[in-house]
Amino acid sequence: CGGPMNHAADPSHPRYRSLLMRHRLEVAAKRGMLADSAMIAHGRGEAYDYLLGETTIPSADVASQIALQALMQAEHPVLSVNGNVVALAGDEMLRLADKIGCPLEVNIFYRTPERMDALLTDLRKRKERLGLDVDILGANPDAVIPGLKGPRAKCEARGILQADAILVPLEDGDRCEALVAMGKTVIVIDLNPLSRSSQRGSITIVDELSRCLENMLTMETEALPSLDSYDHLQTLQDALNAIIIGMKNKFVEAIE
Ligand code: PTJ
Repeated sequence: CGGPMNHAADPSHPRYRSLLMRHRLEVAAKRGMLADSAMIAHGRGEAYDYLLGETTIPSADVASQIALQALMQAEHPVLSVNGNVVALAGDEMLRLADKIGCPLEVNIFYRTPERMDALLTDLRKRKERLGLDVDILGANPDAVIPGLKGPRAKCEARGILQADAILVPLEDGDRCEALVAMGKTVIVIDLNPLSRSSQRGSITIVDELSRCLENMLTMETEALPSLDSYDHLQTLQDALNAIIIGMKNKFVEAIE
């Protein structure tokens, strides 16, 4: 037993991926990138993912294709990132922004200048290492999201404010609702199909963030389904069913 770091270094370990994600959060926390409650949010996500079987369920795969289509078709698509998102999948978010040809904006709930600096610095380094030409916004907030109070309302006019489609992974419910109220197509990635963001979003992908992004990055953009074919309530119901069926099967396995 060599501790979590050693397990995370060994891809054959059954909990490799989960340990790797925890390790990424630990590193990001030390760099001052995360909110104090980041680990709580992650733990909640892990619990749902465990029940989903730590796999991309078919309805989430379809929702991801539709989400990518919505972002590709939008006039001003934007990818919004917070502390957990940069820590868990900063590279993948930058690569998705590059694939779509849109900016990425750092937009955090628990906003402090120190965290904003740490996140922007981390993303700029990643961008340089990946050799991508992606606009990273958030450093100069010159607009507010109507209906929100305090620093969490801050955003950039040429980013989130003008966006017609926005990807908001691990979003808080209030902000999700405020963005929907602005008439935007709000695409949520959230492992909890019962969360307010999942329910209120325009398109919801019930999948683990890094797994979802890896999936979206492999998709051919020419053969994506039409936006009309998306059924929001059915997508959420399918995710809940997958959790319930998964739990039932786990119990059967356990008593056999
Ligand atoms: O960096 P900040 O200041 O913007 O803060 C970010 C967090 C995530 C701490 C903040 O937005 C927050 O408190 O979020 P909530 O309200 O706890 O919601 C997070 C949601 O994301 C929950 O429904 C979790 O189930 C879900 N979640 C957590 N980890 C993952 C996830 N969904 C997909 N993939 C994950 N890895």
